[in-house]
Amino acid sequence: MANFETREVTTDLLIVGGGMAACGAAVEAAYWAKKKGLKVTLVDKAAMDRSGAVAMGLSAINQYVGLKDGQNTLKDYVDYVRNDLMGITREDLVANIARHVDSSVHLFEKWGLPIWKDEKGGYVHEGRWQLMINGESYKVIVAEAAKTALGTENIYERIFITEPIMNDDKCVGAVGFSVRENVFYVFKAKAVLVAMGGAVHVFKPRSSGEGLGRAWYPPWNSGSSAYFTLKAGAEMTCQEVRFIPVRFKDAYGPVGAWFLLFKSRATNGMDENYMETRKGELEKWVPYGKVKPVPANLRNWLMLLDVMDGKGPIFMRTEEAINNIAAAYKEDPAGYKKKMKELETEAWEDFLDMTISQAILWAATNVAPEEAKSEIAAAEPYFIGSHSGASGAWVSGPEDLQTDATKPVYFWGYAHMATVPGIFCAGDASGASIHKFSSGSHAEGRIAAKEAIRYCVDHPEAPAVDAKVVEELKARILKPLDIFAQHSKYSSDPDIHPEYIRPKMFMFRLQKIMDEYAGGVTAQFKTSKAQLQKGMTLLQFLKEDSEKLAAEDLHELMRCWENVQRMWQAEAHVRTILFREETRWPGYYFRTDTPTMKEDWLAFANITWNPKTGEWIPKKVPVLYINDKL
Ligand code: SFD
Ligand code: AMP
Repeated sequence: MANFETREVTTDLLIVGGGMAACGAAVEAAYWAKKKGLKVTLVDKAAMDRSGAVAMGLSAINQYVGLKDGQNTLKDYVDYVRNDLMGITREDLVANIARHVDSSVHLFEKWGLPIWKDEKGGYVHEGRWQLMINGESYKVIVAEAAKTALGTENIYERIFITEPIMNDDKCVGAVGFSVRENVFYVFKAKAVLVAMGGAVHVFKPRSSGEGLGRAWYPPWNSGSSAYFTLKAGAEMTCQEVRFIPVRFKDAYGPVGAWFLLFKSRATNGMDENYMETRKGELEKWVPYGKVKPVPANLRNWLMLLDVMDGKGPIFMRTEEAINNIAAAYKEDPAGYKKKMKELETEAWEDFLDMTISQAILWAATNVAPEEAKSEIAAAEPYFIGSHSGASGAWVSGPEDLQTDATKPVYFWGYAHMATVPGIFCAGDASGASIHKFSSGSHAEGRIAAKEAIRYCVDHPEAPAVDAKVVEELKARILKPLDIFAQHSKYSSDPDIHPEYIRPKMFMFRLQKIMDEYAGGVTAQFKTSKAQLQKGMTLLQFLKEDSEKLAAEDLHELMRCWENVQRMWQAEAHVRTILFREETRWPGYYFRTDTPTMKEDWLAFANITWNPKTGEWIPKKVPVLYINDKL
């Protein structure tokens, strides 16, 4: 076996991940842990300053409720979220995050994040729930607060967390390895807070060749959260819900600022606005087809109908939107010139703040947004619990927001704890509570961390880690290095080998299966029982071959495990789409054999992998609303 030192770290609360949710968790956990004399440790696969989805920064904070200012009520937000996900929402979780999110935003501002202000000193809104920020350094600012709260001696960077350590049905820590030195890490903990983000590159991306790594969501988030909770035996929810973002084509610049702040239209190749010409289609998806704003998946669907009819390309009418806003200044030439300059600057900054590659692509292709429209397209599917997707672990809600009907189903002791005792989840890691975005993920991290500390206090027993289990995990995790060392010399081309498969090739195989059989870009987001069953067969062969993954170095070892994690996310997805025998989210995926929404499927499709038997157990769970609590 490869020569690796084993390092053990014993702690009370272990936070895995260093993104928005983990940074929120760190700040809150540090506060409560100090009071209780407990230790908190955080592990990130990268460097916290720029890790996770907010690495490049963001140009908006997408969840701000404005509760204190009376701008909106909790009920307003919950209604919005429920409608946007076609009814499938855990209102208790959404409300719990929504009632705390504003304070996270106020903390960001206190820590130095510039939020746009109007003449009266109020926040500038992009839309009803979204605030404009100068957010290039957003993550650095949020990470700095987390690092200060926790102390750098309690933070481990560039350690890839691979597996949970289980003792019977209890999680007692996590193992991982350094991506810089030959060290295998064993973290023993009383509670683990999972915040390792969502999953990107499970499906074949539109990008190819030189552009391959380009995606909307961060390619380094590989499904570690879903894998961790699945392998621990936790119940998962909404695994069938993927998010298909509409983005500026080829560099994935977000569209929110254009639609909401600049009030832009999108039109097809014939200059038709699909939101108007396809309006009739919305009738088929009532009641959600009738709500305002039109749910994200239905907006996608109307656009896709045009694309499928050959009416593309689809364009964001940037030139029209900018000129419409500036038109109010036409009488005053100097004012008009100034306004046009201001709008041009805002348009570029939107991308420079969060998707720099889109600004580079615009520059490279001589785009002046005030003069010419830009192409947009539906991107490949992503698995995220924080933006407009809902996949993640099934977690307990808070006690005070339960009704008599919801309490037995949605509450089991500690808010945002998974069904495995001691595992807490936040951000992309927790499911059925969409529209958290960066701020809500931070807030959920804080909520979950406070509860996790309470759990540590209530369960003071030291984590019982079986040394034999750790040795087995170590051997299994390092195996790809051994396979490469043993066999690479026996072939003239180390990439093509009868004895092993390298992680990049493995990823291509996974992506091809998902793309063609599970409704990716190539299949125009359509699938069916027969397609999914064929996909499942191919996934099982892939799983067999995962035993033969080979790694030349530490970096590739990480790539091996990232792709195993993606494969588990893929399997949970395919199994759950199969289980839900209806189409609820056209525009995210369309099941051609069950093309309509069904009343008896106003329910969660949950799924659990049984660590003892290896069985996957799907389960229908009722959707229950908490109206009288809001
Ligand atoms: O415009 C391991 N998001 C937006 N949110 C907003 O509020 N406003 C926006 O403007 C947003 N937009 C946007 C967004 C994201 C991206 C990529 C773009 C644009 C281009 C969404 C938010 O960023 C998102 O909701 C939150 O960041 C989610 O938080 P969290 O904590 O669930 O995930 P993370 O921040 O990605 O952090 C994950 C962490 O886990 C680490 N990690 N660590 C150890 N071991 C492993 N195996 C690990 N695997 C991962 C990561 O390093 C990271 O630290 S817009 O499109 O709407
Ligand atoms: P995006 O840039 O697509 O991630 O969107 C950012 C925010 O704006 C999210 O809260 C979206 O739900 C919202 N949004 C984007 N486009 C629209 C639209 N056409 N109508 C309503 N909300 C939108």
